[in-house]
Amino acid sequence: MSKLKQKLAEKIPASRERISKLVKNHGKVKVDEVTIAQIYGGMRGLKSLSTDISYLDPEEGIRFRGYTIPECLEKLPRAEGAEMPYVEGHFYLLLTGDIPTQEDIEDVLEEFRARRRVPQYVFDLLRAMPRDAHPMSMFSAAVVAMQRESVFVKRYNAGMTKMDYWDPMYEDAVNLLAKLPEIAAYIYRMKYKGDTPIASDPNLDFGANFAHMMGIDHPYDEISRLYFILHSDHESGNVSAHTTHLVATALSDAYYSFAAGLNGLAGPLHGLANQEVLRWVQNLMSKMDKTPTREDLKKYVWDTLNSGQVIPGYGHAVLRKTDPRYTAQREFALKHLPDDDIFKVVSMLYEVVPPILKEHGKAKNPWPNVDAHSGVIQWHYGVKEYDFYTVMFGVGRAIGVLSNIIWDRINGQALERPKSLTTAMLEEIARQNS
Ligand code: CMX
Repeated sequence: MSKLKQKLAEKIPASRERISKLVKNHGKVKVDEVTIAQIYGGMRGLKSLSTDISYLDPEEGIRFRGYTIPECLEKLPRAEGAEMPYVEGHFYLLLTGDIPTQEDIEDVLEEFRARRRVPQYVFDLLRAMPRDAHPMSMFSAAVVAMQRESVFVKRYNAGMTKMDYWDPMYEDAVNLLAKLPEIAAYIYRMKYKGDTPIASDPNLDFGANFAHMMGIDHPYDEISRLYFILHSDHESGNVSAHTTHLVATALSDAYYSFAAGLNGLAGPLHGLANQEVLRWVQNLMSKMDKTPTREDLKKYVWDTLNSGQVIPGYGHAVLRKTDPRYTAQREFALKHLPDDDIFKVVSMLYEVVPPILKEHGKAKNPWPNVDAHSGVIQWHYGVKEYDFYTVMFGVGRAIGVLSNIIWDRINGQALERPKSLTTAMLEEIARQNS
């Protein structure tokens, strides 16, 4: 058993006992009530899920295992001379709740290296797909194709007890996670760079190897690490995390579950928003022969709203302040690309959009989310193919959602199956309560 798996195994009895006590002694305690507006409004705010991997405070933003983003960036181990921490260390934190030591990191790096090789049939499958297929459909197809590798399925079919479900889920999750950077970079180089994939370098860590396989020099390795860490998790109610969790509750394996989550991530209100932001900004810039002024931006924002569209990269279902994931990327950009023209526009939008959204009066949160900043940094380093941005979001998101479904298995998460009512039934409930 690897040291990471051993560490996880040590945490299991206490967690199981804690949850079983909670359910046994307080199972009837009410946490929330559901309103008719919530049923029709996408269950917004309904407290009905549990995860210890991360918590999203509306005013403060995300905490990973209790640590804010600046705390994670400061405390997690990094390679000598590197600006950003190891992605592998962040996975260790999300999975175990502990900050890894330098020695722990060496083991995790080794564990990822050992599981990294992507089966040839995945590349064959990608090559057989139409070259104009969306990279997210390629990414999702590659993940689901590897389902035949599932250790969980083999062990389940051979017969195992529920208490052991977490073990093969761990195997599947780490096997899958370790392969994602190569699959993503392969799709990129095949589709957009004249079919010139670059071989994985076994000596590099998750983020640096991705940058290497993308064919982009330093500091792209730093932004890759940062990007994957920032996108890893946003508690469990967002579409990609919730879908992955939901599908896993049917005892579907990590491949099926994560592919389903990726399909949700591909929606324009979720992970696809990062490509929408850049498209929207560049659409404005292409119409002008100069850098847009504040007044130009104000007009553009109002024109977008008045035509019934949303301002991409702004607003959030839970957050009520500037997304700290936006701030972390902004700090990186201020240091590495302060003179980039698109960054200047993105910065100006940060001042222009919130007051307009407040005046417009619809969005509950007028502040930027993570997607408002991702595209500009990618573009700066030469990743100019918008469609690919969500694939990178997906690589990062895997770190959180796969940790989460390992814990679902540990804690014996039940099949998720909420009850639905007909419109007539809800009308009757409304009549009785009015
Ligand atoms: N521009 C214009 N209108 C907006 C808006 C924005 N950026 N954000 C919200 N609104 C509108 C909504 O469309 C909604 O209008 P209707 O009542 O006509 O349907 C109203 O304000 C209330 O919405 P809300 O409760 O504030 O926000 P939701 O929880 O419904 O939706 C989100 C959240 C992110 C989908 C929404 O803010 C949005 O569409 N933003 C732009 C797209 C985006 O940036 N998505 C990325 C989110 C991050 C992620 O999950 O990856």
